[in-house]
Amino acid sequence: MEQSYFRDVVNAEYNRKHDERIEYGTAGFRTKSDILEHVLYRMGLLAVLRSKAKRAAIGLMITASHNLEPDNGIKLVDPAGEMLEASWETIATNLANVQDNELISRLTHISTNENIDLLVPATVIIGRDTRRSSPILLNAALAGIRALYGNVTDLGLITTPQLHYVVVCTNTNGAYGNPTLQGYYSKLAAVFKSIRGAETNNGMYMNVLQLDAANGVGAIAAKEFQRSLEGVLNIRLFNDGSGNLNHMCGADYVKVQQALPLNIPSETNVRCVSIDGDADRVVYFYIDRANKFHLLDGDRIATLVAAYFKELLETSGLALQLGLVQTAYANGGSTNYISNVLRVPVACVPTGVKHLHKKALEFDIGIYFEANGHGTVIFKDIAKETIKNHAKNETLLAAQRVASAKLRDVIDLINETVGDALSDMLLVETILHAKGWNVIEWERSYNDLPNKQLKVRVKDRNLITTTNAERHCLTPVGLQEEIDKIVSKYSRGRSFVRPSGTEDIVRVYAECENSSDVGKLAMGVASLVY
Ligand code: 16G
Ligand code: ZN
Repeated sequence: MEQSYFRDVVNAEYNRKHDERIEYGTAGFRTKSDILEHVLYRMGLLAVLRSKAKRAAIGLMITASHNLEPDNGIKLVDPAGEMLEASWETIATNLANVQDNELISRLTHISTNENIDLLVPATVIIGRDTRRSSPILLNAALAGIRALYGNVTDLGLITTPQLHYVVVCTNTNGAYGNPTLQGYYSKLAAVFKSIRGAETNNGMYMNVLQLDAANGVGAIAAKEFQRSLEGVLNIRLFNDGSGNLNHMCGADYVKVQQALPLNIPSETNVRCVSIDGDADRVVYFYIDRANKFHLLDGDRIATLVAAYFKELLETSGLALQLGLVQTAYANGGSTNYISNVLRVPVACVPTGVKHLHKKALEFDIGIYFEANGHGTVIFKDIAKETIKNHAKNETLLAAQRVASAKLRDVIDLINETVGDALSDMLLVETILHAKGWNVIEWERSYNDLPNKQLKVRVKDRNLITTTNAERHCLTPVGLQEEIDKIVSKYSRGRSFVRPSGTEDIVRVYAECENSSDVGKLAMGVASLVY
């Protein structure tokens, strides 16, 4: 059966035209778009097999997120909205790299090894970002899916988190929401408006927001919210798709450069927000009276959300376990605040959403955020049930009832499937509104330590291996001791190096108390890895 089932997969149009080895990394396959066609074709084939193996719909997203226009990429989304299972990342890498004449035998091997019933129907839900190369790559993926007789739902231009959302809704028969883009927009907009109520402003909170959409697909989604939230939240949209994707704009640019993106007017103390090219990351920022740039990154969002949930849980009298997950990039100022002031348990895991998501599942309510702005909140089913029942309890005091109802409602504002820039933004706006805070009050909760990130090009980045959630180097032997020596010279100093999972470079992170020293610390550590 197997060999003959795969007989139509050889398609000269999608033969491998490049010999370069390619790997399914933290963010799927990602590289120059012109060498990806055969990879997309093969991932179309693999998505069908994955769908059959899981007996559920699979997502396929064509995007290179915050990378510049010439790059592109692809990642597969598993049925419950998670990243592709680790063992299938290896299968994907192997399939992407086999010679054309080995394609049939490799597919046969996968289907036998994974015990796949080829008669089971397959469904692949596809989305793509706005890159010029995306339509060509879409055709390649479609050709792969059709070669194995899979069903396709092509959602067109959508954000990565929208794809995750539709995959989950499809596989839960609508229990998580309506499996359409309209379902996504109306769910979020309706709950945002109902939580806010008639008072659109509150205390120091003003309902005006400047949004930098990185000239990416998030601009399309932002326009939908701009329309549906008109008068409730006034979104001024910049980098709305008319300029170059991620070029001097977007969440990654703003986070790493710690500078205003192109085109955003520099208005004193106005809340600004940047999302990335596929709208799964978000950071806030503003310019103060002295024209100084202030960044409120993923750590700030995480602490704001954690404090909000902690307060609601305490007021409502619910004893659910709240936890926060960060990575080594989290600013020491935020970790200190979470542990010592908020007293919320905090865990540190390696970079990459799959690690954060997995750890957050251990808590009743798990908040996870990378400093770069990728994150969300996830709830155990039992926690949701408990909150719902509690809100119905008629013996509660008025304050308890209000807090439990808020908790119950805010869950619907959150895209639990994956970090979602726009849903996170609506959550931040909801919390700031509830507290009556402007951006300055939000920033006041703790001070970030001055920090710097550098990229270092090396011959083989994989010579560097790390442990302890990437905070310590194992190899090359002796490197960690050298880093420790340099770091020890700086008050509240901390630094680590790790090989990037998305670029052929090593990343260096450094923070310390004095902003005038942080560059020197980062350069000192970087010089050790050249
Ligand atoms: C990917 C990851 C992101 C991580 C980044 C690190 C997902 C969906 N995305 O974009 O979480 O922060 O890679 O990149 O997991 P790096 O390894 O190049 O530093
Ligand atoms: Zn992204």
